Amino acid sequence: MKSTDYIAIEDEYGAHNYHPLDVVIERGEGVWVYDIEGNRYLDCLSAYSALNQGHVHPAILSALIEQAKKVTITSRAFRNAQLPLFYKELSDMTGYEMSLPMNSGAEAVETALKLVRKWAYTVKHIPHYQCEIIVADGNFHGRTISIVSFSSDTFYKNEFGPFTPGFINVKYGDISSLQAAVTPNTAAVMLEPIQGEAGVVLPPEGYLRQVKDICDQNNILFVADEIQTGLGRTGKLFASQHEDVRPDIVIIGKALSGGFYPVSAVLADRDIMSLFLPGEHGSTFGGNPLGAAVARAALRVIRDEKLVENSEKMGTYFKEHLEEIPSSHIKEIRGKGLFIGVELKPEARGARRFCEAMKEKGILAKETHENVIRFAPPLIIDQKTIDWALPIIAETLMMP
Ligand code: IF1
Repeated sequence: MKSTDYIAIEDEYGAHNYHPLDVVIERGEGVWVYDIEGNRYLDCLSAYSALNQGHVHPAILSALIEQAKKVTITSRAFRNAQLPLFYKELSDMTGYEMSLPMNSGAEAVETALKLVRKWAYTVKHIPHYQCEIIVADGNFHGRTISIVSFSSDTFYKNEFGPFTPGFINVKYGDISSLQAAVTPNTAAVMLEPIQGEAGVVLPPEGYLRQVKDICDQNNILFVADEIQTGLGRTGKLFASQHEDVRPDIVIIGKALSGGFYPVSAVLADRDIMSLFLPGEHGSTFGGNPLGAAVARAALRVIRDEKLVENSEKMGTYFKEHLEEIPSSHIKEIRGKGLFIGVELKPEARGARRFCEAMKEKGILAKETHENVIRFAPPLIIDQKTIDWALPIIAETLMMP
């Protein structure tokens, strides 16, 4: 079968909830993927940062295989021998006293929201069901009904109401808008430290620090959604650390899986996490030994291969050289570490056609919204590979 055959079957039998580039990937290794016809591509999306460790990392693969031979799932009705070690190693690496494992990012966000609400009623003593959580315009935290309820993107939500109440939207990066939204019923502010889906949007310098200060002054929890920005993507373990902010609750996912098997988690200290009582929250697959073994290996790779440092170094190098491309289409290049967005001018007629053109030359990147090309390769990328990619990116961005 050729790529076009696979595409025809997919279009006939699969829901059309995506508009993928027409490349049928059969195999991946490190920063590279290969299609059915054997063509090689540099992966500059990393499955939306689920693959910070690169494709099919051998150490994570062997952890998966070894654990799969022993036991894969016990349910949380019983204990297993991987989960305690996962908890301990995650705590050692992140500095949070406790964690709660889930599977997808959206589930971990929902978990954090439930934790915030419980804290609101039992610790802050907000009157029942008056709890308010402040979120930002342009946010992306997942696809559940509650999460799309506070999306500011009508496309993600409009046909999916009725919506979950209790969320207040403010302008991202605007501290006075946030200050004005605080009421005695505000329990938390939840933000992406850098907005991914919105197009790699960095808040003004000092914003996260100011948000945290407002939270501290008003007995409000600061929740960071680090599902995409976390685990080294921006050149720090967590993007909040760029402003020395330690959130009360951190949500991680994506790269915690090493790209093998969905694992997400909510991190918090004991005083907050202990609010969940047995039976109040859970998941069939969350914390299963296969997922825990995979996540432990995924974290070890980040640490042992110094991926946070490499992201900082290679990200700076990549961005500096992207900035040298004399293309009149480019409006702005922004990012931190290996989380880079190239925003094109509206006259460029959309980012999609540049992504299509790069695909033909062996680079896979994805447009976000109309006008932004996101470059987020696996954090294992080296300078030689970036040097290979830069002329191709330049040539593409120089197209008329
Ligand atoms: C899709 C974008 C990225 C996330 C943050 C939670 C979640 C995500 C900050 C939910 C998920 C995804 C999911 C994927 C595309 C994608 C995405 F294009 F929509 F904007 F990465 F940039 N918080 N991000 O970025 O995690 O439940 O998916 O595990 O098509 O939904 P999930």
